Amino acid sequence: MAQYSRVLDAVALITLQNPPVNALSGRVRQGIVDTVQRALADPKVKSVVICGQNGVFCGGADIREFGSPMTGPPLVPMIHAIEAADKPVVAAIEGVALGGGLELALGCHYRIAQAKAKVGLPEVTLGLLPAAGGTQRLPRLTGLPAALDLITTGRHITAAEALELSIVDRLTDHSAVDAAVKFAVSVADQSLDARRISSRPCPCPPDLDALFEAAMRKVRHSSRGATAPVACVQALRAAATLPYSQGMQREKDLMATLFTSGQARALQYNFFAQRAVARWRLPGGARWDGSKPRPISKTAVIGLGTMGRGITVCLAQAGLSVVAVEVQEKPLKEAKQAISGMLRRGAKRRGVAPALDLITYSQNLRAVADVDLVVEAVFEDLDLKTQIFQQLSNICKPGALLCTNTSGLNVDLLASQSRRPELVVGMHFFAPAHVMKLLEVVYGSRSSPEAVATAMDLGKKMGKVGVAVGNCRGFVGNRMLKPYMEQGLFLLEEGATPESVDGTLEEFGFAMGLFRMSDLSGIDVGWKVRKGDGLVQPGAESRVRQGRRYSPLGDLLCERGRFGQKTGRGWYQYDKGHEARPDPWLHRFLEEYRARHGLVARRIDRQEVLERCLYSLINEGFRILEEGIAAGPEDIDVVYTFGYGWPKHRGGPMFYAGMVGLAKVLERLEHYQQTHPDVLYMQPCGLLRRLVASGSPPVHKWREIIKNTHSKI
Ligand code: 3H9
Repeated sequence: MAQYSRVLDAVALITLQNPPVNALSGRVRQGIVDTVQRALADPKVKSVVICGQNGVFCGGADIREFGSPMTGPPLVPMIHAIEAADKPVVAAIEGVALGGGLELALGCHYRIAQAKAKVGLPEVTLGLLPAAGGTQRLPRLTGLPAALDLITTGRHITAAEALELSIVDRLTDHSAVDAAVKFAVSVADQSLDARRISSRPCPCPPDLDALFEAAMRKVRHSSRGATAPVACVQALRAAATLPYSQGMQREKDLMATLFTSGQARALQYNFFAQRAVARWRLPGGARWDGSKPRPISKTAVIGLGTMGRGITVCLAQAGLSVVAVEVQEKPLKEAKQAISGMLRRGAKRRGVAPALDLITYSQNLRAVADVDLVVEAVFEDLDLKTQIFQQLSNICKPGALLCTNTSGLNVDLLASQSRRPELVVGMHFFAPAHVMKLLEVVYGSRSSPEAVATAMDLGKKMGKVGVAVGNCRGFVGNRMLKPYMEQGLFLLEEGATPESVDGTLEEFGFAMGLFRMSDLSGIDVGWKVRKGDGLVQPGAESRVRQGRRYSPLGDLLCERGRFGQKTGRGWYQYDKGHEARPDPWLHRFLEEYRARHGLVARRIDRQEVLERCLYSLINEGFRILEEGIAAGPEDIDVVYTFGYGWPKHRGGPMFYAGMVGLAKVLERLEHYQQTHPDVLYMQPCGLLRRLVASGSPPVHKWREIIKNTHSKI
């Protein structure tokens, strides 16, 4: 809808109305067409202002309508009609003008923005390009380099940056609508010829080919196989080299290819999945009752190793005061320095003052007595964590939440050590904690809805994507990583190399292959846990454990002091910096290992690497859904795309399984189960079989089948 009113007699005010972000649905577009026509036909109206209700200009095309037959007038002719109007049309930008919203504003003759507004063309993040003239008008306004940056990254920019780039004409600290109305009166009779962006030439640097070659190289390198950024560059090239109308045609053609692609569907699914997990639900779909977050202002972090430091930075940057505790003097001193450096660098990037004053340091656990919430981030050692929880339970004021940053230990067990198990939850951050967006909020069997809601709310304040997950070894992310890693090791035994496995996974779109990731996070982490569980005997090379196939390769590397990046040697070698280089020592080591065990190396094709690594991980995802550890496939997919480098343009592991076809995934798992009968993770999960038996419904219908499964348990 678009509301029409008259202000100051001669100005028509058109207000977009489609909560919450005034997206350009069919009804809104129809409303705009009708009200603009009315304003232009009314001789008393001298100028027009377009704004959005509730302080939001427009969030762009209505993504909820994608995939359904189009209703209402199309966007491109609507914007052309506005640009062609013979009365000045002014966009009053408050809140956001994104995607089609900014394209609508670019069709207006003037743009006035509220100083706190943000604008951008984020279509690329949805697998699309700005196809309502954005790729043709923006470079005519900002020049090609800025347009290439904004359109290929999709980043949202501040109103101040938009002013610098000439995307908006004026800023106001007050109401953009009031300012726009006033401005509209002042330009009522002025010529509009120079204000129609489409009729301007596109400013081109002399070295156009070099500019586009560099841009193409950059997006191909960073997009990890995503097609939309490449199409964005192609559309911008058309803006630079073709007349406007032909450029528009090229934009339309490129959009048509992207729009129906699997990548766009995957990215749009991921957009909604990210929002769905914020409304956390129990497996089966029911919302937790009474799940209101508590107000938190004073927090504490126990243990200032890598994770503790990152978490301290996150909390301080969110404006919370933090008591940072490290019992030993030297690590405390080092942590202080590191945290101050991280805060200073972060503040410089964001153009704010570093939140150094919000942190107090202490060597004494008693310093946390009056905080509202504690995050324990000591070493991954159950005995140590147990001890800390017992102490915290006595020290902390009643009602304080006790959170653990364990990456996989039993949250129920830790909760049972405190006298307030209902206030214990896991807050599993990912390294580096101040950078990575994912936060697994782990609820135990006795965690109260209020405690979970508080941890989720705190995650949001820290700018994290929180996913509420149940308690089991490794929770969602690390549990699914186990079969994936295990297949990687088996592939090495059978003839692959770390670089051949990683190359295939990185070509699929992973930010990092599994061996590079293992080197980064430390091969010794899992080894120490296995040693703690009594599963590793020094020097033992048994390839069978508890009756199942097992690969001791990781253990053998750790025994040789190869822990990964931190020791300069792991699955790869590292000289200076973080660049992983193939290591001839490792290749020899693998050959000798195979010879000792009578294994004959064979050529393993990419298809097999992908199927074995990904389908075993996906199969574990189905088990997690079946057991109710994750509420739905979206939760798993958000964990993987935000925490494990799964390419967003492939949706996430569960969405990807749907794209491949559940029957195909099942058939391949059955095949590998036959060839590897001693590998537990290749045994297809019952839920996967049930989904296939129910005709492989699309991913958004799985919850229903899972719900029925749970109600029968
Ligand atoms: C486009 O414009 C194509 C064009 O070039 C033309 C082609 C011809 N549509 O994020 P939030 C919903 S493509 C429908 O939690 P925030 C969202 O799902 C579009 N719904 O709030 C959520 O619903 P629910 C380009 C939308 O304040 C609710 O609004 N535009 C849309 O943290 C609140 O969202 C974009 O890519 C939409 N366009 O952030 C912008 N946008 O409550 C995408 C949001 O049921 N949107 N919703 O879960 C955003 O980046 C953020 O939502 C925004 C608000 C910054 C606007």
